[in-house]
Amino acid sequence: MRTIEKFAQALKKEDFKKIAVMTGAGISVNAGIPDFRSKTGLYSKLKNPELVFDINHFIKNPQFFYDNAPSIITPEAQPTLTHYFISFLESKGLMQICYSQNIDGLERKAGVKKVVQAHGNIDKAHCALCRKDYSRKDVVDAMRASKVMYCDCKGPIKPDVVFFGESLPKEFEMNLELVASADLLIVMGTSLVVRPFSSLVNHVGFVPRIVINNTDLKSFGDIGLDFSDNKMTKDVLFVGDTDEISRKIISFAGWKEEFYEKFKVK
Ligand code: CNA
Repeated sequence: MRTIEKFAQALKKEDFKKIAVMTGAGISVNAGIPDFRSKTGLYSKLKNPELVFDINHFIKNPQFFYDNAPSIITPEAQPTLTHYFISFLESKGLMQICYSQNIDGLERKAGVKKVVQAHGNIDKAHCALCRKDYSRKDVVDAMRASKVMYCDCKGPIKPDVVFFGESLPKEFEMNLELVASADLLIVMGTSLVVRPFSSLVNHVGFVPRIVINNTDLKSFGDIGLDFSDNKMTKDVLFVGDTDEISRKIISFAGWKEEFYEKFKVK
């Protein structure tokens, strides 16, 4: 299974029927949403990027978030071919869970039902102090105008995105069994540096872990992935654009007609 063709054939033969998928910001770059850590990502443009999504910093200085986060708060964005590919695997009964780090909600927009939005979403907003609910639209408009929106209690309003320093939604813990029981893990478009999300790769048993990313990241090694030809590992790295590689998998698996009929994507 070390080539895309062999991997696609195994999918076609339904060798795996309990797939778990992990996604990151890279799968939404082709939807026009910058990621964090690519050369042209949001972090490359800022002096203290990690403070944009830091809850303690936000409470003291919400302006920094309102000035720098709008490029990734994009409710108008549309799913990419990769999002539809995940939806396709689920519709064929092959995928049992998708854990996403993305806040853009594009997996859901593509029709994926079993998705854990581990870092929250931009569907709603609330006061960072008293937790009162606010409409997403008002917050997005305020962010686009770089004008901090405040609650009656004087707390700053934020979208329901999980900031550094906040706890993950309960769904993260609640669905771990579906990762542990997976017969294949597919990891797409993430630098795998944000914990505890990245540690999900170690939550599966001794099953193939397929990583698709456009860089041959050294940091993958830090969390125990091993892409050498060593027989002790079932880890495989496909380097390239997630849309391009998903397109090849669809083609090698002989799913072209069915996929493009269902999703009408290019
Ligand atoms: P990251 O650290 O920015 O890593 C993204 C990875 O994807 C990098 O290794 C890139 O090289 C790779 N990549 C970029 N484009 C492609 C592509 N077309 N094909 C293949 N690989 C590609 O982002 P992570 O998701 O790993 O980090 C987690 C953060 C990012 C989470 O907390 C998210 O909330 C946050 N984030 C989310 C969004 C979004 O929702 N779309 C956007 C930006 C950041």
